[in-house]
Amino acid sequence: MTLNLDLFGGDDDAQHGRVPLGAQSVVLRGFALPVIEDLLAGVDAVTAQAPFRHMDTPGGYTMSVALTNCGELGWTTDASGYRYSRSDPLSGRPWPAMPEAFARLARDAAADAGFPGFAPDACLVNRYEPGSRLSLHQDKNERDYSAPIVSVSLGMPAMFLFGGDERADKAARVPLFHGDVVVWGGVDRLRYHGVMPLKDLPHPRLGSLRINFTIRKAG
Ligand SMILES: O=C(O)CCC(=O)C(=O)O
Repeated sequence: MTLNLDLFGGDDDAQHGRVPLGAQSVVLRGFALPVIEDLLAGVDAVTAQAPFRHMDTPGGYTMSVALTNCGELGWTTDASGYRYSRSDPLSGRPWPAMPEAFARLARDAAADAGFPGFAPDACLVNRYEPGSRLSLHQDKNERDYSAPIVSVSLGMPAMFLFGGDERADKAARVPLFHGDVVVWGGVDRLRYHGVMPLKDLPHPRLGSLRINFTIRKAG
């Protein structure tokens, strides 16, 4: 009986494209596909007001990933550190509002992954070109860690790295494709993660670009 239930659970998961990464982290394969055009329109609306730019790290490097933000709070980095700010340092204006399609998708994905009631206030939008990478890091500039991170992938595929609570922990390699959503929270909230240098595998809709956005509760 137990065996049958387990097998049924496994089949069900396969059909719905769920790939568990940890106790409270999961890849929801293709979860964003039904709303892709709304998401891309949202990215266009955000970047028309707050264009992608390459920011500098406190260590003196320029990030290979270009970024922008939407929502009440936006993540930034410069010589003096990493932080969230209410305004875009390029324009001095508030970050663009988070498109409703982003917030709705994030709430639905978080609930599906076991985090009901997610109320995001920040969204970091990353743009990758071939060769862009994101080194292993923890998302820990948010004020409290009880809310999950919801990460949406569009365009070219990428190899996502999902490690442990220590930088030196071995990281799993997880391929992410157009429309995939990753959610991590709870006991997995502070796991190190990153993205390997992107290969040039042009996507039919976005060409040689990958857009990723992570939706967070930062304040
Ligand atoms: O691009 C990705 O898949 C991950 C993005 C990420 O780790 C971040 O924005 O903190």
